[in-house]
Amino acid sequence: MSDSTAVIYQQVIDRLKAAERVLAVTHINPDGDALGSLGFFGELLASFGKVATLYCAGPLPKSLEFLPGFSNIITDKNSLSMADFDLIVSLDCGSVSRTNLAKEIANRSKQQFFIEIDHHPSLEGASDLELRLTEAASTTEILFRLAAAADLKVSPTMAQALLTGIITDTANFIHPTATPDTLAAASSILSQGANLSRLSDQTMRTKTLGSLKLWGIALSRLQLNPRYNLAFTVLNEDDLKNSGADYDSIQGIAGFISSIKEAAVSLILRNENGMVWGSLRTSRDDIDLNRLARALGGGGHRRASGFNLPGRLVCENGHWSVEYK
Ligand SMILES: [Mn+2]
Repeated sequence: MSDSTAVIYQQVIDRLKAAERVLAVTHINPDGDALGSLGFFGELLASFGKVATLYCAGPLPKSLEFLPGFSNIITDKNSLSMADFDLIVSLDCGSVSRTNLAKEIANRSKQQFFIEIDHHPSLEGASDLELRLTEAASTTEILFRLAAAADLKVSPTMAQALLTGIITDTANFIHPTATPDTLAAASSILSQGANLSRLSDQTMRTKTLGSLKLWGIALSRLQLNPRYNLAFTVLNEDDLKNSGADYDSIQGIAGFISSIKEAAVSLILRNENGMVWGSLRTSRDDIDLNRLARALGGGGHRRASGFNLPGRLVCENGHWSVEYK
């Protein structure tokens, strides 16, 4: 850890210890890293003798209900009284807009301090203090280092939450974001009591009949666009409704489709609530999908990004296009 990073860890720890009422928030459509970070953070605050309010805009994927704090997460922002908090911490959000509290955070009072802990590239510099490590494979990898810097004892439950973020964000250590430091962190986390084989079961054996049928629909519509070296597929609103599949399943399909050999980039487009949502994936080093997604008003990582646009997908004679609003 560089000296400047060590200083930031200490500043974050000091702020957490000094705060009286803490709100922790993670991003909409949460994944294992988002809810692993949120659950771990709740336990971290508890070990400082504080209760953190945990917020994530619903719905939450039921497959992650084994994580600590899951049942305490507030999903309806009307139940939050923002004025109560003197510290707001966003975890793994990429952009403040993904907290679903962008307005509330922008309009915070002078007494309310805002910290971002994240491994996504910075978009806005919206916070008062930023613990941002883009080389970390997951936000939980950063939280692991934060706990070490605070000399904190990590319980097996906390360790399981940390490992969840690492293995879901690296697809079980196969993404190039899993560095030697990530593996070293995971090794320490295992010594702290995390159980990798149980976690693999909890995070991989989660597909329902409906979600596998949705995979089938997505795969049956898979097409190649040779001009852009792109493999893409589409899911319309009815497909999603009929399958009962959640956002997690769609991310799973996006990951699976990206294993295609014939294309450099994969894309799933889906219709939902009057918007067209896109999930982009690549395994190529020379392609930066974060730039592409940002040009479309979204964001994410170089290899995995997303965006949404007002409009809908229409199919004519087997040819799909986006009708913009
Ligand atoms: Mn993450």
